[in-house]
Amino acid sequence: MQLNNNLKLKNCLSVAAVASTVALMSSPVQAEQWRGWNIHPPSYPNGQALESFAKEVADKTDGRVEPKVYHNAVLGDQPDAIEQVRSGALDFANFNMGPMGPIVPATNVLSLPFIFKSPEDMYRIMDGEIGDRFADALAEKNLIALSWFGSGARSLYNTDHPVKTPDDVEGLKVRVMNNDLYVQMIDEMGGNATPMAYSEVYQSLKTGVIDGAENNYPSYESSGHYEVAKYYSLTEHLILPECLCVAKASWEELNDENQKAVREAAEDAAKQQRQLWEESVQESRQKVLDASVKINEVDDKSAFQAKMQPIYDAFIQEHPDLESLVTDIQAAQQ
Ligand code: BDP
Repeated sequence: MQLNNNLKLKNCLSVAAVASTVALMSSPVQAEQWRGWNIHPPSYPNGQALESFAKEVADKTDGRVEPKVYHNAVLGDQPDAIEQVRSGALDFANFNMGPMGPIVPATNVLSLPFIFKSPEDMYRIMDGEIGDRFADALAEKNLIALSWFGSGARSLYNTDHPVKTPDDVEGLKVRVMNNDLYVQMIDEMGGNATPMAYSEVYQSLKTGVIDGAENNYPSYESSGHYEVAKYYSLTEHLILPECLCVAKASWEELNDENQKAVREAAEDAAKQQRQLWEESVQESRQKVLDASVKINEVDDKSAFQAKMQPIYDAFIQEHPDLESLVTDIQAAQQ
């Protein structure tokens, strides 16, 4: 179901019950109906956290803002949804910083392979002053990032052999998210990258249009990709933050008190998502093992890391203004 997003249905519902009892005293209370985008199923950690966010916002604003979450990407694929939130056609969403790169160049720093050493480092850095710099860059493009979710580490998976060294990627057709940096990343490993919407990956693996893809355990499992691509190799090349973002237009309609309530709800949602994430990784790992997936530890990631140096060099040459973000993130992990 693709809703017509340009004509935003910003329903201002009059709350009938309240209106009838206070009709003589004041005008009816109005509720802002907010529509939110989620790519994952409702049971996924992000889906659960977004539902909690919606509930907490409604509670804390006494029903003045009523968010509703649309799961499973029914409102469109991620690059499309980013544009919808930017224009205010949608009110909020959980976005991965990967597909954000083409729109907000600063966020490409987060997509440099191996920029974060661990998910814990990523959380610590994004929760501090460096994270605020990314939030500022997003705000310039009409996206108000209120909190950061985790998405673990992304690893390569494919249909017919384990990937132990970059040589094993030679000639593989690998699906990547929509971002040129990932095309370069797979090229440097010797494979052929195919940018493609998440929703098309399962079928493309099945029909052999691609040989593999890359993602974290919960997405590898919940998307069903593990049913087709049975080799999961722990390259852990990307540790990407995700935002809980609100459309600037929707944000600016709120008074200070309601902005505070929405921000608190987003921070609580991030706490919940991070906690659920850990459990979900273990569950998904077990589920794919039970389905006879071969998990391959990559003992020596340095060969993969070494291949990424040209990407860093070209990136800094092309974006000298972003060099300090790269070096500040690196320095924060010394
Ligand atoms: C998942 C992210 C989601 C991406 C998806 C993908 O949570 O936002 O769209 O990967 O690979 O891990 O497209």
